[in-house]
Amino acid sequence: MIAALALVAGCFKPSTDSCKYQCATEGTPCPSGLECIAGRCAEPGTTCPAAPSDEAGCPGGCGDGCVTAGELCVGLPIVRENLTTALDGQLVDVDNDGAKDLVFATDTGVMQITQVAGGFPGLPALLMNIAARAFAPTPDPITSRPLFVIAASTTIELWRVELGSYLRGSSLNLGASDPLGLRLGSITGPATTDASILFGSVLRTFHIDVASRTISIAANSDAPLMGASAHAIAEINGDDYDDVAVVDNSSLLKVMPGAAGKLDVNGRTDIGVTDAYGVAIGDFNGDGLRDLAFTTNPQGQPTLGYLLREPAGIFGSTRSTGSLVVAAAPVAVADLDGDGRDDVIVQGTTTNVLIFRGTPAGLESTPVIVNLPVEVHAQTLHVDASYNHDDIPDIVMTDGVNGRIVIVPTNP
Ligand SMILES: [Ca+2]
Ligand SMILES: [Ca+2]
Ligand SMILES: [Ca+2]
Ligand SMILES: [Ca+2]
Repeated sequence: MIAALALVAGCFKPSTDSCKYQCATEGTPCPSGLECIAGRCAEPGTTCPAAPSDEAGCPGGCGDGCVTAGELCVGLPIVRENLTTALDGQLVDVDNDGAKDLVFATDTGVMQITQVAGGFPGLPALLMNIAARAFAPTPDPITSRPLFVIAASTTIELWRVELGSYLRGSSLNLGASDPLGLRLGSITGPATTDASILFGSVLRTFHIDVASRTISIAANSDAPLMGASAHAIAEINGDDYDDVAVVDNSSLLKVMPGAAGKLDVNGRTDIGVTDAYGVAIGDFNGDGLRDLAFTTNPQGQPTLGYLLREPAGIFGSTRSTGSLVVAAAPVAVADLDGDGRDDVIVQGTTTNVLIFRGTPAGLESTPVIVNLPVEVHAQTLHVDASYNHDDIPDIVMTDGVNGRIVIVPTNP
């Protein structure tokens, strides 16, 4: 298992089976029902103290169950194999017990591996009887469980809990086939829930009425994009309507603004990045203005680039981190070191993941490298949710070709 040890900046102490968090009592099992959190045995989900004390021999308290500003710690990657046709693996608490479970889409249904004792040891079980390509959970105001927005091959569907099981709520024809990705945001209004689905030929926006659990197509919101590869949603231009960044047919990076009732596809801005593939949105330098990260492929040497948004409302010049990344790699954004600046996560090779931390000047050029114990060709990479009770999202990579999902725990 030595090869599985993660290489990180700063301090890292491997977890033990008996105590997931490095703490004063590491190596000593907590009593039944309790977990080691921030150096003490506590109820699962216990909130970390605001200012955790440093652990002896581990400057900054790294691994104490809490991230303090500037700490970046990762634990041993969890690998699940033999997950045939797995796509879009994500961490979602489907059974409402407070512990995030592993959910992934397949050709035969949406599958669930329940979290047990901080891991995912069980066999996959059928959660929803639908062949799905991509999905996103959103809170259901009626039950306390997630409402699933699902992109199947030709339909978009809402699945909700009834009598303890997930059942189809509503369904709408996509009007296109073979979705590449689905994202949720508030594109058509500040308090709305919208689903943006990317196909190879079009980006289509749907309005999700969560209260009535119905779906409709947002009028005048189709963006024709032959050969599109990726998109991301977040508020960019300061008007409280989420905006969409998308890579189009010519590998050009574009931003389309959200507007009342629609995605303003005619108001799109060409960002001037060519040869792009993946894209993500975040505030890397912590100035309150959201920036763009993208993978690009000049001369067949894919690298990670980014653009900082300037106060004048435009993006500054293209910057490259200079670090090589896997061709066609998905990109994700999350603040993994708790300093308030978003960090960018992307694969560097098929056996590692790179974390580029945000700094006041932009993304650092030398990433933290997390080695993986197996080869991964991630079709999707999510850094959206935490399964280990610390509010720092964990990294979930899904490799449908090898039938493999790898989870890299952050803040172990
Ligand atoms: Ca659960
Ligand atoms: Ca906006
Ligand atoms: Ca910024
Ligand atoms: Ca950060």
